[in-house]
Formats: sequence, C-alpha cells, structure tokens
Amino acid sequence: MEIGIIGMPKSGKTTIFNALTKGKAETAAYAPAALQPNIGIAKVEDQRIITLSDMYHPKKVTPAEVKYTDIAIAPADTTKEGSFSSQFLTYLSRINAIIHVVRAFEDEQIPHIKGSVNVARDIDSINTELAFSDLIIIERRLERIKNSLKSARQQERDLLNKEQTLLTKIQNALENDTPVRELQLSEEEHKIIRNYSFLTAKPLLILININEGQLSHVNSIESDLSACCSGAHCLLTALCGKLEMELTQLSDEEAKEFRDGLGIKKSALNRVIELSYDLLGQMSFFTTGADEVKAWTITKGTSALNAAGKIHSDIERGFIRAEIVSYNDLVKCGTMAQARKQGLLRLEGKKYIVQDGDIINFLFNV
Ligand SMILES: Nc1nc2c(ncn2[C@@H]2O[C@H](COP(=O)(O)OP(=O)(O)OP(=O)(O)O)[C@@H](O)[C@H]2O)c(=O)[nH]1
Ligand SMILES: [Mg+2]
Repeated sequence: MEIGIIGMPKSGKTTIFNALTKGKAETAAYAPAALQPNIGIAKVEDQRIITLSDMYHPKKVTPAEVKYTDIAIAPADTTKEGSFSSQFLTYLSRINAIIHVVRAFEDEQIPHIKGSVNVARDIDSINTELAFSDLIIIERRLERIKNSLKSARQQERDLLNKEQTLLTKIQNALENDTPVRELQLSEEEHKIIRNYSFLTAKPLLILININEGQLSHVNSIESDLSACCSGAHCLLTALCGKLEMELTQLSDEEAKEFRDGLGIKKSALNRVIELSYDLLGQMSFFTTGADEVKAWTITKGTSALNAAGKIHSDIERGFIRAEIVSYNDLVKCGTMAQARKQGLLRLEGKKYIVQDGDIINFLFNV
C-alpha cells in the first residue's frame, strides 16, 4: 500500500515527505523539482504498541508502516488544463491513495506558480486535473464500446451495455464535480471499473501547508475549508510542514518541549500518518512475545486465515486455530495468563474476521 504526495510546484511536498519519513530529500525555493519520485517509509506511532512493549519487554519492537511517494508535477503541467504528463498519470494510477499538499503559507522568497497564494483555487485546480484524466479514459472507452456494440453477440452486448450505462453515470458525475470516490456504487459496479484505476476514486487527504504564524488558528482554517472535502473517503487537515520537518531533527523530548511551547498538543505528523492508515482502509493486529512485539497491517475485513498468511505462508497452510484476545481485554487483565483465566482468550477458526487491535497467537502444524 502506497500513498502518493502531490500538489502544485513549491507547495511543500518534499518538506512534508521528509517530515513524515524522517528523510533528507532536497527541498528548494527556486530550483526546478527533481522529477524522480522520493520514496520513504513512515512508522505509525501507536500507543498500543508502546503499552504492549511495556508488558513484554521484547528484544525488538516493530510498529506498522506506511509507504509514501513524493511525486513532483512539472511546472509546465500546471499552466493549462489537461496537461499532466503521461508519466505523472502513470505514477498516480499505481498508488492507493493521494495526499494533496496545498500551500497556505505566504513567503515572498518563494514564488507561487500562479502568482498568489489561494488555497481553494489550488484544491480545485488539482481536483479538476484528476477528474479530467478520468474523463479522458471514459470518453475513449465509451467510443470503443460504441464500436464493439455494432458487431457484438447478445451475451457480450449485455456486458457492454452495463458498462456503458455505468461509465455514462460516472461521466455525468464528474462533469458535475462529483469525484468517483463519492458515488454509491454496488459491488458489481466496483468490479466493472476496477481496472480503470480512476484517479478521483482514490481516497484523498488534503493537507493544508501553513506557516508557523497560522498555527494558532488552525481550527478555523480547517473548518473554513471543510466544504472542499466531502464524503467518507476525503479528509482535510492543516499542518506546518517546515516546522514539522525541523522538529524531526530534534530528539523526541526536545520536540515535545517545542510543541508544548507553541501549544501544539499532538504531533501533526502522527495525525497525518494515522489518517493515511485510515484512508487506506488498513488496521493492525499484534503478535507479542519476549522476542518481538509487532504490528501487522491488514485490510479491514481480513480473515484469520489470510492474516496468518501475512506472517508466513506455512502458518496459513498449517492453520489450526487462532488464540485471540482484544487489546482492551489484555490491558484490563494486565497479563495474558490473567486474560486466559478470565476466559477472555478466545479460540477462533479460519473464517474469523480479525478486528483492529486483536492480539493473536496462531496455532499451526506443518
Ligand atoms: N515559510 C514556509 N516555507 C515552506 C513551508 N513548507 C515548505 N516551505 C519552503 O518552500 C520551498 C519549497 O518546498 P519543497 O518542499 O521543496 O516544495 P515541493 O512542493 O516539494 O516543491 P517541488 O518539488 O519543486 O514542486 C522550500 O524552500 C521550503 O523550505 C512552510 O510551511 N512555510
Ligand atoms: Mg519536491
């Protein structure tokens, strides 16, 4: 699972990428962007894994991770509509979710490609580009369906008709500024369009990149812009990219002191990482022991059998049962032995749907 960070030139994408992944990719006020994407991993800070480590004192602690790609848009691509390069579109079609970094910081030293800072305009402009790309795909496909219908047999004709109706519905929605992610589609409809990887179908996190001076009214900035973001698969939050990147250079303690001084309660970065995780429909289960406490990332709705396969194919192949206790139950009991005593350690079969925070011991035989 991978999240692409996109946005207007010089909006602070690489700065935020560095902050998220503790990376050191080059950021620049004037130099043209490097068109090679930056790729990095962020660790999900999860209180649960800290608590479990305090319980088990393992040799190794492995938190969940999110992968980010920072992809610059060539400046030429943002001057007129429909001009995202095909290379850029190919990158976008591969990623699972989009973070759109929007510049809200004023800085005379850093020219904005459109001559001024205007958050709503920039959100709109990228949304339009993404929709434009989807519309082109639809137009081409509809044209091809029309041709195929001339000679198609009955069975094929039915399928083509279905697809034509669906694509026309999506086309109308896009023309009325409704992205695919907001449409209520049936399972079957999702299947029909899966291979098109529509860009407006991808979950979207809009990240407003503000200046330090704007931190005190971050809540009103977010609520003023809430109309730019609707539906379950779109989120919006504001952070100061430059400050967050600088804070990653400090020790955790120093960073906390600094945040406290500025009245920032929680690391904005952790919030972004958590939101990314959520946006991707991901959740964690844990394995615990004296050697390692580890968070495993799975998609919501994963069965115990598939979760076992995530750890090792042998465990999936030889799956007998899963011993499971929920995180909250374990914490309430204090130890695994106590949880067992109180009957809170359950035995579940292959089809059990793993829940967020389940602590699992797989029993298997190979
Ligand atoms: N004042 C201020 N400057 C920022 C902020 N975030 C980024 N910058 C500066 O803006 C310039 C561009 O930042 P980058 O992170 O390189 O932006 P980018 O979107 O990756 O730029 P391209 O890859 O060239 O499109 C750098 O000089 C950053 O230091 C911010 O929150 N406040
Ligand atoms: Mg960059």
